[in-house]
Amino acid sequence: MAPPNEVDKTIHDKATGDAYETATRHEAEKSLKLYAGWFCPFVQRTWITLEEKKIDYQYIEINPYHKDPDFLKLNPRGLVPTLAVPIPAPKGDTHPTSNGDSKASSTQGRPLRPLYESIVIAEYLDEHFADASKYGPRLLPEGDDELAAYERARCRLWIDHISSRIVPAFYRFLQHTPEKNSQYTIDDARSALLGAIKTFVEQLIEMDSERDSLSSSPGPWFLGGRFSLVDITLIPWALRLFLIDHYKKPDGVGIPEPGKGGNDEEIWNRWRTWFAEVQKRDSIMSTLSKRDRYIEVYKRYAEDETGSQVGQATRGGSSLP
Ligand SMILES: N[C@@H](CCC(=O)N[C@@H](CS)C(=O)NCC(=O)O)C(=O)O
Repeated sequence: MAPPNEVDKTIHDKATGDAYETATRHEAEKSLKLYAGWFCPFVQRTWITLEEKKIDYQYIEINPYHKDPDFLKLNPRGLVPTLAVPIPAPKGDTHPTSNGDSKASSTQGRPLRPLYESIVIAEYLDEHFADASKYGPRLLPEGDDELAAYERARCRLWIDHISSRIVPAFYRFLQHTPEKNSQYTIDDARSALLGAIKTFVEQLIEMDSERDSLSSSPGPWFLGGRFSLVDITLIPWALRLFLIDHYKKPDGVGIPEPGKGGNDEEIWNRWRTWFAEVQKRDSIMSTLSKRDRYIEVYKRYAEDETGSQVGQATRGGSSLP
């Protein structure tokens, strides 16, 4: 992996605002450890999941661009989020941990094993902390029957749409700088992002109409009244769209104002309904830092200066890490 730049290494070192309060509430030693960067949208997926399910965890702020050797032992990809999970050793396993480091990586005799990749982590947390009486409703539809399996697969399909279409388009747009990008225009970048968001919102509308015909609960979430991993997958980037408005003036993201959506009015209304709910939910807002700090930390993306793996992949046209 190519080394990150100085601009990445000097970012502000802790969460601010509500996220700071939440990080502080979770600074005590706990067996489940989240290695996080306050600014990172992938981390925010994990963080929302932990808060939503009221799981007991320790929040550990790190700068993933420093590539600390101990951190790389946990996650060879060198990315946050990384979760350290206490797992009973399999019978006959004499090795204290998967990386052999017993001191840093075990609690109460239970070796800590790493997990990474935000969606993998979220699915793990949902599956492991499954008791609805303690952790609330599951974030993916549960059940062994045919319909439940289909509904889960459909959620994963839209998780994939967000991760492989919306998120890369977000970075292409934010990193577009006229002097550096001759391969694509800012208008191309805008229509790719808006197009990918619209496809998702059309699916929300379709989900609403399916529920209507079964006379079940109305929106606002992907699964109606039920908050899900599909919503969590998208929320951190929805909350960062304002950065494109801030940095890519004069037109910004280009989501039309109410009443100005033309043929897409219904789509953008549905988007606004979903986004209004996002801004009301505690698990989400409690993991959000101050706006100015995001503006500061994303400047290196907006000026296409970052050496982060996401930044390099976007610049090189390859898929995101
Ligand atoms: N696919 C990973 C992406 C995680 C990621 O890219 N995290 C960034 C911070 S937002 C990181 O740790 N970057 C370190 C680097 O680029 O070297 C996931 O979903 O967890």
